[in-house]
Amino acid sequence: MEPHIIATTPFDGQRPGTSGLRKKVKVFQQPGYLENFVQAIFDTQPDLKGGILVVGGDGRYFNREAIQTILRMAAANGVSRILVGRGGIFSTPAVSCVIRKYKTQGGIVLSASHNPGGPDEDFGIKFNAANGGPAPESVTDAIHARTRTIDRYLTLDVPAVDLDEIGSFQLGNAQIEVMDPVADYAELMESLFDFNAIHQLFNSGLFRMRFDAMHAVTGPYAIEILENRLGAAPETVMNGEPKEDFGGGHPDPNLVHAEELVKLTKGPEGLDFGAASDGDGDRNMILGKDVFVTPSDSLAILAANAHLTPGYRSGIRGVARSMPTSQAANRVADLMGIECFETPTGWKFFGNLLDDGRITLCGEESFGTGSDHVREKDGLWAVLFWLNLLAVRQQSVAEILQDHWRRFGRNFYTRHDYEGVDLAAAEALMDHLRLLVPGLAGKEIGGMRVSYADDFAYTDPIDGSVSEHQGIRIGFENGSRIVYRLSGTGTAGATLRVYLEFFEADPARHEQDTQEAMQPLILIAREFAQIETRTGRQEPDVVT
Ligand code: VG1
Ligand code: CO
Repeated sequence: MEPHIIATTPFDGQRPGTSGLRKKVKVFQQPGYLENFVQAIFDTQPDLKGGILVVGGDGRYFNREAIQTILRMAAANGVSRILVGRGGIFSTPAVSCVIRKYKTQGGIVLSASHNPGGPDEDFGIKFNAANGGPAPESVTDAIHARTRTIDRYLTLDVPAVDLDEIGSFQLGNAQIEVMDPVADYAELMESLFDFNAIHQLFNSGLFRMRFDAMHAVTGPYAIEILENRLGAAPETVMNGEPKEDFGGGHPDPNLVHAEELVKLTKGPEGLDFGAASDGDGDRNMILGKDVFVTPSDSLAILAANAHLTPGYRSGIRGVARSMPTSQAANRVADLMGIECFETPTGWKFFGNLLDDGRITLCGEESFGTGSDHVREKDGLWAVLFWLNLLAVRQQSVAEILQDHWRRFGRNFYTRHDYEGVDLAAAEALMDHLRLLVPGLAGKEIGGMRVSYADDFAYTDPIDGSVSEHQGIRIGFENGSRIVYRLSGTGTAGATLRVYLEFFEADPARHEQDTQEAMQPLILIAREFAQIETRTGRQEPDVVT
């Protein structure tokens, strides 16, 4: 079948951000908008011609339509096989798993992650490379450059295909395979964790948990793995039915947006364990009875305990954390005598370290944790890892946390987000900080002496590529740290993120309330960046 060549003209602003191109659905619905970006992928990734491509998304509004467009274009561009999840569904880590397992030339993930879905909300698209991970900056830069000159795209003149039945069929010269989106991923999880031990924990009758899928993509995954394979009580998975608008909610697993779950873990009747994942299944939140595990601590705890799980029994080679993530993982790495890398925000920066075997585990403060089993952060993987630890250690989440802090000290940590800030004001605030940092080392701010201050730049130790302007870091001699950066995933205005951390060695002080304990540092950070004067905001919108 001959491809149709459709003339087009470039759209501004198709530069991928921290994790792909994210815009309002209405922007994506403009004729040619999605097509231009997809064609730019095919034009810059010649291996896809004659190769295999995975396609799937988090099921949000516009997912099905976008997939039909991509299938036609992939076939017209000479892709020979296309693996697509039934119903157009694949979680982000499952795409990564399938790319690796079937050795495909790449994948296209449709998601705006934790951002709301619906006709007036957000949509997103990103390309993952043959290693299963988000394309590195060199690739996203090339795709963006191509979107600026694009003048035609290729498609087929064929009706929509049926994505709801597992099976394979021809579309033009391409073979389409509609797959069970859960099976390969569930099998991978079984190979990493002690399902028998977790099964026994569930059977003991002494352990009560809920998993909140937030009406997003992890519902079918969690039901299959937790309830069907591991024997968790029916209805362990809440909000398990994926919806195009996530039930009107905000599929962001944090203390604010997963409020219903958080409540269930509190008080005398509180659950032993609560967990949640985001829109596309790559984030995780871990809760115990009356306790919340900060993602930065979670990474450190998984690193310190990895040898207790079958998949990581022989130990871990190294760890990495995104720059704003707390230094708790460094403490574990130091004690274990392994390397700990500090990378810019965004999972793509872990790819080379994972591929090269320099690290086994990695994580971000933004509820992202993962390992070399795939090349994306992985929400359910983190939940299963925790369940495996709870089953083996026979301790509560709170006891594991306290033990960890006693052994390594506690890095108190919080992130304050100011959302929907005027873009120019937010950029001016960052520019101002950039001017201040070169002279800060050795000076005092709020009675604490600065040991270093910079605009974080990263040189990838594997390929030498350099990424600059990744956020302002101010480190103090007492181990405290303030980080400022602007979000690269939003679709309206700017989001200013302020990340705060301080270290407490004394176990007698480990049980303090985080926000109270951090109040002095919070005030210093606000004042130093002139947040109120510059943005008009007195308080952050979201505190995690
Ligand atoms: C945020 C997080 C970052 C994460 C990214 C994608 O980016 O801070 O750590 O990798 O989202 O996560 P930003 O630029 O808004 O701070 V997801 O779950 O959207 O794929
Ligand atoms: Co996500």
